Amino acid sequence: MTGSKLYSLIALQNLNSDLLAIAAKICAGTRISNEDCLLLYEKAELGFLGMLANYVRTQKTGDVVFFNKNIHIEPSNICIHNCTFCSYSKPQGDPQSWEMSIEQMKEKIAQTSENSLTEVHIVGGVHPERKLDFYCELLSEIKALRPKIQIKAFTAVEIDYMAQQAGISYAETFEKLKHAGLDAMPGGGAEILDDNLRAKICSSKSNSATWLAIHQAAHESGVPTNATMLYGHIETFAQRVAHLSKLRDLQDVTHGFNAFIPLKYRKENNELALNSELPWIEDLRNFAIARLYLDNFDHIKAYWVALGKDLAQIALDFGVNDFDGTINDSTKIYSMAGAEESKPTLTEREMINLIHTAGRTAVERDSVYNHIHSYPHES
Ligand code: V47
Ligand code: SF4
Repeated sequence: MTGSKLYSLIALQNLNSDLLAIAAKICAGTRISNEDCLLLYEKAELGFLGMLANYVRTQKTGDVVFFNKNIHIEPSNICIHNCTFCSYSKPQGDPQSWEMSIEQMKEKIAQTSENSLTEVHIVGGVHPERKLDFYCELLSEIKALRPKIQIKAFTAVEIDYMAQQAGISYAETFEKLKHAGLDAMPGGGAEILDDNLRAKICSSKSNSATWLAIHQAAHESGVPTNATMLYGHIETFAQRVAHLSKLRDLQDVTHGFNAFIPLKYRKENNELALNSELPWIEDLRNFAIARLYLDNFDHIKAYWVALGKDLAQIALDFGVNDFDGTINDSTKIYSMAGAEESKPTLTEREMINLIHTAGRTAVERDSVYNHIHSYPHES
């Protein structure tokens, strides 16, 4: 459908004139403002957002839904920080804490067959005694074991600690990590990029400017990254808009972000201990608004491990074009926080079927969105 046809359809509805003006901008391919974005959060209904987000997603990436064959490695859940929403970090010596050696991490990769793995995603707590040299050794040992594997590793918060301990700049840190085998960086640690809010939920960790500076340094060193947003806790709509605005501004400068990943707050076993989680409608509205506002991001990812498969599949109709990976029961961050998937695993066939059932073409990608294999949907 063309933008003008979509706009004529939307204009038939009895809509608030401000919302109609935003729809006109989107259908004409014009960037929406922060005020527009706030109004969408405050006033726009799901059906309206879905129509627009589907249109924008189709214009940008057609009917393709990307996935990859990946596992996570969580080297340790011991962490110097104490984020109130985190269900996963434990103090040293706690029976639920763990520390994997480099040998144990290599063993985990060796147990996964070569043709069911193209990416290792490595993220953990900020362990007080593990420094840049340890992580460089880990990366180079993984590359020695499986030279073709791509490594997407470390949140900005982990990088911040490595750089501080080594007494070197972020750029120098990335040079060393890249040399050891780092291919891309995940988007964690962003939470909400608002320092007043961070003081309440993650007071000791890297502030907003540092998170952004580290991603900028990664992009300038040729390391593409993702960006996340932890939503559905105590943040306001205005803080979500400010968060998205910081990401869009940086992307205008560097073009180094691959995907945006909204992460729904899950409430079990953490100090924040909110009574409820957001209803599905709010999750879907949030995906759609991200697609409409972040006009310079190609990929919006539904991380099915955090959302559950059903909701992630529905999100494909609200601007999403990426389903993350097969995982093979390798991450505990979300199961410890009460997510539906207690042992998250999808075979490649299940992943493709899930995407086909939603009427879309499944494309296996690598960590930087090169196409590996396309599985068209037969309608
Ligand atoms: O930074 C922690 C979040 C993130 C909870 O880049 C929680 O491809 C919800 O960033 N409820 C780490 N969220 C995970 C992450 C990620 C995951 C998948 C793919 C990618 C990617 C990145 O998990 C943390 C934090 O924002 N988190 N606790 C919780 N209770
Ligand atoms: Fe540590 Fe990350 Fe948990 Fe914060 S969210 S306590 S930085 S593991």
